[in-house]
Amino acid sequence: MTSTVPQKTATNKFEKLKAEKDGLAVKDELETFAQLGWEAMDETDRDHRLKWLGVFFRPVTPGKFMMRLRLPNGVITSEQMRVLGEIVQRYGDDGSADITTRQNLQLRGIRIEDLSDIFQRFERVGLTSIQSGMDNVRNITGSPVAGLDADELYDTRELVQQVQDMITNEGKGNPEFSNLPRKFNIAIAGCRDNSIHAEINDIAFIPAFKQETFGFNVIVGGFFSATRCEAAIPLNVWVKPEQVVGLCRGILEVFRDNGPRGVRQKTRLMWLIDEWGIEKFRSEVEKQIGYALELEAEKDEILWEKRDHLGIYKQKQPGLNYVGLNVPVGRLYANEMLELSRIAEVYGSGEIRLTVEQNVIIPNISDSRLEAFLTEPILEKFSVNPSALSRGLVSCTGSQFCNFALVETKNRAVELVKELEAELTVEKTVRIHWTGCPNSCGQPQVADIGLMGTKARKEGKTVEGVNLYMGGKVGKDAQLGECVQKSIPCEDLKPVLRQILVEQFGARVKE
Ligand code: SRM
Ligand code: SF4
Repeated sequence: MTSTVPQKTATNKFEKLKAEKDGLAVKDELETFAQLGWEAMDETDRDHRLKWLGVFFRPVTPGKFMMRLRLPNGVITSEQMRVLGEIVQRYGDDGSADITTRQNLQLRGIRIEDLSDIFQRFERVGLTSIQSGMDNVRNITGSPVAGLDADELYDTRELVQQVQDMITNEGKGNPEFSNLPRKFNIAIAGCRDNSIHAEINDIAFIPAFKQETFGFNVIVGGFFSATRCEAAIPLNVWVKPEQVVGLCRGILEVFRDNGPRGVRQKTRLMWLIDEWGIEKFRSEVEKQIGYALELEAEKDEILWEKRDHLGIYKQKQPGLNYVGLNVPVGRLYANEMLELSRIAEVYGSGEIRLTVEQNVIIPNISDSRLEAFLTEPILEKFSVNPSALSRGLVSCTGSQFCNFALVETKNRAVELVKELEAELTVEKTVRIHWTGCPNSCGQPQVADIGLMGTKARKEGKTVEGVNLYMGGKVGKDAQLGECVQKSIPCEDLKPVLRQILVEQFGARVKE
């Protein structure tokens, strides 16, 4: 299979490998890979092209692959969750899953010889992992309480699904968008609290009215990378919901055909916007979609502080509730996935939602079933009412599975919070985000306290350390936090955080 994309000069190794053979081509080679085994198969197919199917070779755990799904708007059915639980269950201790910072799931422990079977299972329950890695559009995020929240302005679910269907050819794979210059993130906000961090996406749609008509202001170019982090800037455009799919297509086509393909660190959408200026960028997008866009609405509707959706909330449907459960750093094991699936069926409507804070929401629990729901044993681990630090804890994968990582993150994050909570009384949620390296998958720049893995020196030795970020603000008037202290050895981090929590977040030292 070759991509339909006009090739600009291929000047980095990723451009070369894409030009040689489109990533989606490996879809037809799974049987061969299974026969050869991961050691003998072509390394470029294994390490790179399989990511077009959402399959990631892990140098840290060779032979045990990661699979990244696509769960538009973070919605998953209990049946789908059960299938995923069963898939990781067969790998014993190697099998687990992580809820990601894009409202999504990644499976661990996957063997190459099982891929064909796994894809067949996916198909039976309407799941796809297509084009979820490398130079493709990532999971598209939307309000996690879409369709449930009485105060929402727009139910984003269908729109997010339509955008995904356009990009992925309904999950079958789409060579039109399989060779972008770089990864690409899209988010659609439907509530007043910017629950999906619109500002850190390449394209984000933010609720805004023109007179009485609902639509979205559009911002573009937000991204984090190891060398540069930018909040998205206004495209100065307002669109109605029915224009969203077409505008995403137009922007993707402009990016695909004109985006820089040279130095890899300079290939995200913002670099094209820098080169052209936002006016030219908008006019090229207008040429591509074939009509002039309306200017943005004067104000948007992001008026609230961000909610985390943990706890029990009334839905707009009378007599029904949604309950947000705190999944520590998003890590799930097979039995827990099966349990979540069961409780969603027994008490709710068989639906589960995921949040960008790596937590779970079970919707549609009737008033009469709520009390019984709250006695379920799994809620002892996945708390409805977690402590103030656990509640705001987010962590990227870290060195357990990620070869970019400079430090271990998830276990350390949980342990440290436990220790701090044993010493301090903290009343208000503090959002602490861990990320294992400057790629910033754990989004330390949106946190109250962000911790980015680095190397530090202690007693003449190189040790695991963190750079400290502070001041990230989410929701209304969102802004990115900044690095305030560098290279703190992880061993010395607890007293630093303790002091910050006492001095800046009102924590009290326990007797
Ligand atoms: Fe990420 C690469 C994990 C969200 C910026 N990210 C990676 C890889 C694939 C690297 C690798 O091959 O090992 C990591 C896989 C590790 C593993 O085994 O899990 C990885 N990224 C993650 C996840 C799982 C973190 C998490 O624990 O939640 C998130 C998956 C989201 C999803 O469902 O698709 C994840 N990554 C993000 C985000 C946050 C977001 O999207 O809001 C960012 C910053 C935002 C952005 O992209 O602008 C992010 N990841 C990166 C980058 C830097 C991109 C750049 O432009 O330079 C890389 C490195 C790269 O692409 O070369 C990267
Ligand atoms: Fe891996 Fe770094 Fe991303 Fe963490 S931030 S998942 S360590 S690439």
